[in-house]
Amino acid sequence: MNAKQLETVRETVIQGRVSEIGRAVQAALDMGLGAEEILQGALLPAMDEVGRRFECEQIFVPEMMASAKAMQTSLKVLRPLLLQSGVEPMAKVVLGTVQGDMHDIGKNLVGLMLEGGGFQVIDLGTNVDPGRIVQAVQEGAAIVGLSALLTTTMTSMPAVLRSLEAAGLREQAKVIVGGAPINQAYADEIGADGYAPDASRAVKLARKLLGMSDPTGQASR
Ligand code: B1M
Repeated sequence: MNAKQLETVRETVIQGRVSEIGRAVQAALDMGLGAEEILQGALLPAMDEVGRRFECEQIFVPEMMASAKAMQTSLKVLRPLLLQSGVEPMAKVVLGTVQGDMHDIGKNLVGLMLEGGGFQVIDLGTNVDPGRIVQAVQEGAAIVGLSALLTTTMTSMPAVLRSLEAAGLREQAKVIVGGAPINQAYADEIGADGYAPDASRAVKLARKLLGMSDPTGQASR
């Protein structure tokens, strides 16, 4: 029964049925499925399938957009459940999708998990100018989180690092990077402080870089 409910959520996102996704997610929750289970078991696989269909030209940008909207709507429903009870924020994180890139679902998920992990998140949105990151670090952000989904925009990441250096702020904040085309080798190549493959590991990495203990006891690299 749970598998059927997950399949309904997955299919609703793939089909981009925005008006139905809230109900589908709520029905899954009512069946006893957890928010994380719905995310990992239905929503993320749905976006992978959307990407696959786009790649082989079974669907085009409008369909991909509808799926993205359905995904965002489902995250609104899950948001309160994914956020754990907030204690005092541990540190400020500034988050953004790099210049030229409009993808924000993964970045929003990272922000949600960081908030749930006790960080104060300043989300600058998409297509972020490096100057705005510099300003946020001047205003006290201890972590800079950069997301990129396109091979053509991942190259905007080093521009942020250079801007921080030029402003004499490179040592003031740890820079972590992520997104589908990013990997550890690229993070090392551009001189970022860390790479995380997904949102929950971004939280572990942020904690590790700031010398905080990980409540789950799991190591991150
Ligand atoms: Co676009 N798109 N898209 N798209 N899109 C991809 C990325 C693509 C791989 C699809 C494909 O061809 N298979 C392809 C990129 C190819 C490439 O660069 N090699 C692509 C393309 C080509 C494009 C356009 C150029 C299409 C066009 O117009 N012809 C265009 C570019 C627009 C622009 O940005 N300038 C475009 C547009 C769009 C939409 C607007 C329609 C929509 C985005 C809507 C939105 O975000 N609000 C969209 C979508 C939905 C996708 C796919 C299908 C799904 C992306 C997504 O949300 N995934 C995507 C294919 C795919 O990824 N399978 C695709 C789910 C999300 C949770 O995963 O963002 O990877 P992700 O985040 C993960 C991790 O990467 C990580 O954590 C998350 C999971 O926990 N992570 C971090 C992310 N950021 C992190 C930061 C961290 C740490 C971890 O630390 C700070």
